[in-house]
Amino acid sequence: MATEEYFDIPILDLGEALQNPGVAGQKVVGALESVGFMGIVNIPDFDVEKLRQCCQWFFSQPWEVKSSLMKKEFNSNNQNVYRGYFPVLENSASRKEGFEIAADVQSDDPEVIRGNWFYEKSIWPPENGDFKFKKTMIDSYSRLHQIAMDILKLASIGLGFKYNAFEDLFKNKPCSTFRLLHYPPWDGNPPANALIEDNKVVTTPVHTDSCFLTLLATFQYHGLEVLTPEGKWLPVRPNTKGLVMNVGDLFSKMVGGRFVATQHRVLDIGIDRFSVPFFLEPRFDADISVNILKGPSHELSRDVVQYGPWVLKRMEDKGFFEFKNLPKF
Ligand SMILES: O=C(O)CCC(=O)C(=O)O
Ligand SMILES: [Fe+2]
Repeated sequence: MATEEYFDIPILDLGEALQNPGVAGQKVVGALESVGFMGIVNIPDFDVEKLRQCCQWFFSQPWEVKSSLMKKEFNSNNQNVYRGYFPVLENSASRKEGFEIAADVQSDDPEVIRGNWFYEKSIWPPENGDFKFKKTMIDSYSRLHQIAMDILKLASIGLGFKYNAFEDLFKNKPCSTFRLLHYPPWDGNPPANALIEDNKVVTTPVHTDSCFLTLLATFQYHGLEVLTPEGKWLPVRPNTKGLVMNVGDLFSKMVGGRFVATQHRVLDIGIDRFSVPFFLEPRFDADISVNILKGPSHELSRDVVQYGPWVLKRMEDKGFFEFKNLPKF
């Protein structure tokens, strides 16, 4: 059997990197500039198995439970429009079901009161004590947020800035989304829009992530492919114990394109596939018009661009099915 060619993304030992941030910072910047993808291993206080257990537990819940958590777009009896469950849609090239949570803000927060669904509360399935789903998810969200902050700290140091150059964007009410994914294999004939070259079939078509950066648990699963700087599609080796990180559109934009939001896609691997992305996002009203590499601008006439409206427009332009028909607020 021919050995498969992989795209060898840089690998960061996070435990070691935090001991030696000067050297590691250079490495992180090198990875973000050249490839936009990086593997992260030896992550302190992090157990990828817990995320796998969350997937296994959640996706084996009965249909009534999933249905009760469905976004309103898919179940008009429900009130949640942004957080919660989305089902597999037949005939979409994007073949996956998912469950999404975020960090709740106070009910009396002005953004909540004005109906800003970016701050909709997470909703939860009932539990019978067999697995602490909600607690594991909330703890994992916090830990993933911290890991993302560590990566940004290393990137700041590598760029020659103070360690906290990016931190402000994510203080107070970040809009990050933590998502469990299950990709069932195509049964029968996949639709034409899921077929690509070399008889391959996608379960997520080519895209870049809109967020700042993504941390992704791939477990042992193959299927993630990246467009290399040479213009070739190559698989990324699954990172069984750690995470895969990639630059999102927003990070790339805020460093004037110096870091690359690399295109990627997910292939059908013929068996059920699970993955867990954490999309790091700023707070809704964070000013994202600044080029961080040039430092804050003091021009009074400078237009502020808020993260929320910007990403909403991108989601509409990209036509992600999970974000169709969201109400205005
Ligand atoms: O499932 C994967 O490996 C990647 C998922 C992905 O690209 C995404 O959710 O944006
Ligand atoms: Fe992605």
